[in-house]
Amino acid sequence: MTSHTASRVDPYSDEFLAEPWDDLTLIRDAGHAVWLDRYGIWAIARHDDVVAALRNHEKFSSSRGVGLADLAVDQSWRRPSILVEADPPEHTRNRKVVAGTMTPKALRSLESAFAKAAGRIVDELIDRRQFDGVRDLAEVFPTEVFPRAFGIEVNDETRQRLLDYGSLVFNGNGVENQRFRTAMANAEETISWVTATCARDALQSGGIGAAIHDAAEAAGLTPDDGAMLVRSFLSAGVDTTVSGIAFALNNLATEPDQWLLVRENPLLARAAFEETIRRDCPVIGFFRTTTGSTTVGDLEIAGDQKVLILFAGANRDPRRWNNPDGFDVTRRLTGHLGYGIGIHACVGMVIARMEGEAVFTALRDRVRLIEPNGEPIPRLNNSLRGLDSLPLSIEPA
Ligand code: OVM
Repeated sequence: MTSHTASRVDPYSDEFLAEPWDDLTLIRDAGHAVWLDRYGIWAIARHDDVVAALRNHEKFSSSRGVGLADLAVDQSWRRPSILVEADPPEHTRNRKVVAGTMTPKALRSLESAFAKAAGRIVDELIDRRQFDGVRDLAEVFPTEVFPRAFGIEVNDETRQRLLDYGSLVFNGNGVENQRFRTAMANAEETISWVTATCARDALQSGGIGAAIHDAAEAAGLTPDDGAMLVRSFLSAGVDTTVSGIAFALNNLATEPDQWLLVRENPLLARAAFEETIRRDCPVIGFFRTTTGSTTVGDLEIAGDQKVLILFAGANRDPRRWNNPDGFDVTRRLTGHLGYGIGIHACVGMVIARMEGEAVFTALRDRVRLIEPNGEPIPRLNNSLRGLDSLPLSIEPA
């Protein structure tokens, strides 16, 4: 065992949240695990160490929270998720319920709806030529197709509430800083809306939301559990895909060679989104809590420690990737950790990928040129990378 390195890196600073890459390099290079002394937490950012920790769910527990707060000690701002903030056997049972609703048949029925919506939205943008990639596309598409897939009526309130809730959830994973408090200021209304929206009676039949309630009931869970499982999707499924689409738009607008490849090969629309999830990694990281003393590489971490598992660090680890900072739509992406890995790996990743494929297929089919029309502005959030604004201009094909 070697002794560990402490670091002053602040994963909640504006600088880190806007552009974490240099700090992630520092963390990776400092050791297998690094003590972040500002918060009294460990951080893991090398690809192989992140994989090992996420696969070792017995030593790296989720039930004490996947944010900075330790649910064994601290009160959470919301009822803990019975999916992401749970360990086996509860997690196993709940995961089965939701995973069982992601059937090929259910997903196939979304495919044409996604393609149609993406085509319509892109057609409108072509008429305008200049638009904001976040406000006019990245936010518009998921907040239309996602609630519709779940059986939630789509209107302006739905769209705003879903974005607000995502902001709450991901800011709520961090330290109780000003960002956290600002997000929480109007939390009550948003939370009430989400609670009401996840109830069985509020969800249209035929949607994934109703299917989750049915599956929950069949598994002997309560209607309240069913609603909590629907809530997981509303928590994790909207702002994440908004960020992914926004970053992918920025990547394609700033890398004309890559855009050309996507234009030439329809299969690369999906790859462009996926490479963006690796490279820009919307979910920076989630915490685990050690259940006993655990080795990470050549280090030993004691039990009851909060450990920040940095997906974004793993996704740009030069030990694992060639040219890790580069955007390469032809890259072999197996092993990227933008959706996590192990028992808690994103259960909605199939839907996320379908959304990305729909948007970038619609674009490549209709648009010849996509170019920056101003500087992108980052959207700072305690655990989710994103853009606030992305001025773009496009030329029809
Ligand atoms: C949840 C959930 C699941 C995945 C991610 C997430 C904090 C939340 O079950 O509420 O983001």
